[in-house]
Amino acid sequence: MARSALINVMVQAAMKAGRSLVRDFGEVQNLQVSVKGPGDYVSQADRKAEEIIHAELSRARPGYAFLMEERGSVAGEDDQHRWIVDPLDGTTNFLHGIPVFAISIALERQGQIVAGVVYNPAMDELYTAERGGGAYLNDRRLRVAARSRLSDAVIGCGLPHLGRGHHGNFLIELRNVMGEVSGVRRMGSASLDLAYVAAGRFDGFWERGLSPWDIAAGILLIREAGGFVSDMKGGQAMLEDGSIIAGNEPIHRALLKTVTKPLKA
Ligand code: 2AM
Ligand code: CA
Repeated sequence: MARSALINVMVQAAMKAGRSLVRDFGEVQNLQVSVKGPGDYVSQADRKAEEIIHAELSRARPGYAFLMEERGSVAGEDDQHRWIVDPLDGTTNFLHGIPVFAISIALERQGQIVAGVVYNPAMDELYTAERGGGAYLNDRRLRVAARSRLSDAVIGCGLPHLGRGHHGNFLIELRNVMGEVSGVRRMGSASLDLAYVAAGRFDGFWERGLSPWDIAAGILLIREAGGFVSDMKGGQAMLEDGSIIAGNEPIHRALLKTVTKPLKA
């Protein structure tokens, strides 16, 4: 499969940062047993990966703006283009030696996501999508799962973090979903969760309280794999609202209805 120049630039940046993360991940596994733990080391690994991605993308496309997890917003002379980057999505997994983490890079053109790359360097799984060009896992074209009944579906989710989100409300949502689906999974990396929906591994996914860099690339992966994505109100304000729900058309519809079902006493 021939990749466009744009996707090649993004893949190169993701892979270079991925090599750096994998080296540091090896060290984190060694530090697991120390009392202080690998906390500072992980922050450094995260910043190093972001630095690599920023340098690579700036070199290849000078003037584009950035929105990055660590640096925040960086203005560019080109007001049409913005990179949305998470250099290490799944930090808690990384910190604990769990190989489920990813680099997420999306490109927005005039406010529309036009390209997305999600890369899990520990498993060497590279997800790419360009608007109108389909979604891929390595060289394989992706299609969301075809299951149409919730009772057959495996649904991914994210839990609200300590001190954030409404834990009680999440438990209501989870109870609603558990009662109707075949299984529920929680991986801890939103960008990979969305990639799993695109790949048909998860039939659907929902989470609240996310940031644009967690989801921008994954949204395009799912759309280009034929799936449906919305915020939890059914609108398209995922980046602004931080909530997301996804699946194929019937699963997306049914899951949205189920998750937001009022609790019966
Ligand atoms: P991160 O690893 O880059 O922080 C898992 O539910 C998702 O939530 C991950 O994509 C993770 O991204 C993000 N996340 C983890 N801790 C968070 C926190 N304290 N606040 C908001 N998002 C968080
Ligand atoms: Ca993240």
